[in-house]
Amino acid sequence: MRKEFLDLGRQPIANKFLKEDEYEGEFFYDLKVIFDEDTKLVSLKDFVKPELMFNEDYAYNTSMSYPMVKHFELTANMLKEEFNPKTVLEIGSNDGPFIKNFDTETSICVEPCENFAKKTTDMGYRSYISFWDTDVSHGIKEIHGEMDLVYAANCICHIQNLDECFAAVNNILSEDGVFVFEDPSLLRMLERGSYDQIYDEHAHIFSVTALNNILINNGLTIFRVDNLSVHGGSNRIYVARNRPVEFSVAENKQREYDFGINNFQTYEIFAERVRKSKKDLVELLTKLKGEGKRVVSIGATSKSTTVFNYCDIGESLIECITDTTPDKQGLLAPGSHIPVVDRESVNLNDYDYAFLGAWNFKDVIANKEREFVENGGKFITHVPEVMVFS
Ligand code: DWN
Repeated sequence: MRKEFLDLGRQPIANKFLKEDEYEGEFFYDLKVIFDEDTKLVSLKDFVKPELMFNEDYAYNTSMSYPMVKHFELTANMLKEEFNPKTVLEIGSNDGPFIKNFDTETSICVEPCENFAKKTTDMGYRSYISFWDTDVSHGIKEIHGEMDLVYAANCICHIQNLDECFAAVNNILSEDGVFVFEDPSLLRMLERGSYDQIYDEHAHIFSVTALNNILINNGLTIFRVDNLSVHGGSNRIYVARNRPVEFSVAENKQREYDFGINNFQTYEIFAERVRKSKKDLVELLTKLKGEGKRVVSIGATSKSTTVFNYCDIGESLIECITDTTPDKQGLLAPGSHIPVVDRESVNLNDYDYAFLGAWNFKDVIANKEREFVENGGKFITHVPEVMVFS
C-alpha cells in the first residue's frame, strides 16, 4: 500500500532554466512523496514525463562540478582493478566523466539527453540517445554482446519503472558481470533533513532495504554496499547474480532498520521537520531583508529549485544565484525566476550572506570563498537545520 507523507507544493522542472520570455507557460506539477509499505520504496506520488526533464536542453553538466570528475576517475580505476571488465556499459553517461576512463572500443553509453550523447560520441564512444529500457538493452546486446560491467551514477533513481530497468540490466549482464550504481541515500536524507533531494528527476530515493526487495524479484542480488559522501550522502550498490553477499549489505539494512525506515511514522516525523525547516528559512531571510542585508545563493542546483519553490523564495529575498555552469548562466532559476550569474561576474563582498544551494559542496565552497568570510560574509544553510555560519 502506498501512503503519502510529504507535500512540497507546486514545482517546476528542476533543471529547466529559463530565458525572460519563457515565463509564460512554465510547466508546474504537484510534488508529493509516498512510502510503499510492501517494498519500503520512497517515491514521488506522480511522476513527471521523462521527456520534459531529460532532453537536449538538460543543464546539469557533471564535468562542471570538479570534485565529481575526480570522484568518477577514482571510481573507474577501482572498478577496473577489482573486476577487470572487458566490456562496459554506462547508463546515463551525461558528459562522460566516468566513461572517459575506459577504452572507446569496448565501452558503450546510453544517454537520453542529445547534448551529452553528442559529447561522448565526439570523445569516440558509441553513444545511444535513449532512455534505458528492455528494447534498448536487447538492441545493444545484439550488436555489442553482453556487458561485464554495467554502471550508472545518479541515474537509476531517475528511472520510474524499476522492474523494467532491472530486467533490462539482467538481460545484458554477462554471466559473472557486475552492475554497480550510486544514488543519494534515503537514510542520509532522513538523518540530515535534506528534503531538497526530492525533485522531479528523483523518481525514487533509495534505501538498501527497498532496492534489495526489488532487485531480488528481478533475479539480481546486492552483494556489497559502499557509503559515499558525494551528493550529500550516497550509496554505491554492487549487484550480481551469484556473488557471495558481503557483510556491508546486512550492516546497511540493519542501520536503516534501526533508524525506522520501515515505519511510516518515521516519514511523518521527517515531514514535520521539513515544514519547520521552511518556516525557519523564510523567517531568517525575511528578517535579514528587514535589516537591509543582501543575500546571494551559490550553486543553481536541482535541490535549490525544490527549496526556493517550496519556501516561496524569490528575487526579493535572494538577489541572484552564482553557478559555474555556462549553460545555466544568464538564465532564470526554475519557478523562483532568480537570475543565475557567472561567479566571476559577482563581487561576493557586496553581499552579507550566501545561501548554499550546493550545500553538498560546503567545504569546497567555503574554502574557495575564504575572502568573503574574511570580509565579514556569512553562509546560510538549511542542512541539517537552518543556520548561519562563517
Ligand atoms: O542526480 C542528479 C545530481 C547528480 O546532479 C541530477 N538529477 C541533477 C544534479 O543535481 P544538483 O543540481 O542538485 O547537483 P549538484 O552537483 O549539487 O550541483 C552543483 C551545482 O553547483 C552545479 O551547477 C555546479 C555548481 N557549483 C558552483 O557553482 N560552484 C559547484 C561547485 C562545486 C562550486 O564551487
